[in-house]
Amino acid sequence: MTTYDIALVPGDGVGGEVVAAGREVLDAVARTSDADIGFAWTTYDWGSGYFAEHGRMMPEDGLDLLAPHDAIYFGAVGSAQVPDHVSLWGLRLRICQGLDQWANVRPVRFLPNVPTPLRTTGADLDWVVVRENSEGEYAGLGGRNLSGRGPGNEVAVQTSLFTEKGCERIMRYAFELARTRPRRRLTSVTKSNAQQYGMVLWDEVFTRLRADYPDVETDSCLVDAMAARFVLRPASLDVIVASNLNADILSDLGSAMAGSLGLAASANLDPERRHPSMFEPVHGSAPDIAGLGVANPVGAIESGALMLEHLGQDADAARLRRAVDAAAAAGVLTPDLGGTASTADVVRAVLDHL
Ligand code: GGG
Repeated sequence: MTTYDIALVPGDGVGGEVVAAGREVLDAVARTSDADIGFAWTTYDWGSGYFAEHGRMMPEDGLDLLAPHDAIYFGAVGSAQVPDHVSLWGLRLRICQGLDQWANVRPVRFLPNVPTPLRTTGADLDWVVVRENSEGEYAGLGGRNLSGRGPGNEVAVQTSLFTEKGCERIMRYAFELARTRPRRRLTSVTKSNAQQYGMVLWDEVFTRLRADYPDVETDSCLVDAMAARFVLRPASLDVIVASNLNADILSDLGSAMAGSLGLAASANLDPERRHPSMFEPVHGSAPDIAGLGVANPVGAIESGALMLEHLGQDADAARLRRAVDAAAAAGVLTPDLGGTASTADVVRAVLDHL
């Protein structure tokens, strides 16, 4: 038997509920797999609760603790007790940047029977947003009160960092992904008319790389136009590659177009596999519904499918997605999708269809 050693980091708010749901489903996938696999889970209770006791979101040696695992299964970060920028940088970004998970892959999958804001059913749509996950607007460069002029006159600077190497590796990842898909289309998104240094470099790298992928149809789009295009011309999109901030915003929009942010899965990958990659729902901690048992677990469950693929278990990932589709088709939908099902109802329905 192959046993995968998974680090489980539930984090804050609904994070614990959705990763518990995902873990139950993944254990059932393993039990019913033809591949003789299993999961060994080690839980790390890091997040805002840990912060209250220790003054930090995770231990100083937290990255060393994660490093030996085969993968990390993550919930969410964010709470009223810790400023959002402290919790995000102290946990999620510390792991992504510390473990070189430079490609954040966010598929947008349309499920059967799920109401969407699109004019069409969305049945034939399927996008992947590829988010640069190590630099750009999330480089963490800048400072506050630079003028020294005191209250009411404070000045803050936030600098984006674009390196040619960083642009090239995320674009090559996106090109390679696009060429595995039936439509072989890649759209690069920037705001390079206004961001005249880093994003112009991004555009130039994209133009240079296109010559290496003549089998991939490409175009470039400004991020504001892209927001409209998601809504008005969804069928024109396939794989989308964008900087850290732009891709974060667009993938939220994309999953809302598919029905709910609660559906969206993601993989934070170190494509060179020197460190464990991390799988998490795109949504945050949703404190307004935490503890009510109604959080949509589909984003976390589908992140489990991405983790299975990363571990080489493609058949089980496909079987898991079919079970998620069947549960949705049977009308087992949480309130964010207009249904009345609980988190546990969705888990039961997925297990029934495995
Ligand atoms: N599961 C993802 C999560 O917890 N996200 C919280 C968040 O605020 N993310 C913003 C970001 O990563 O840019």
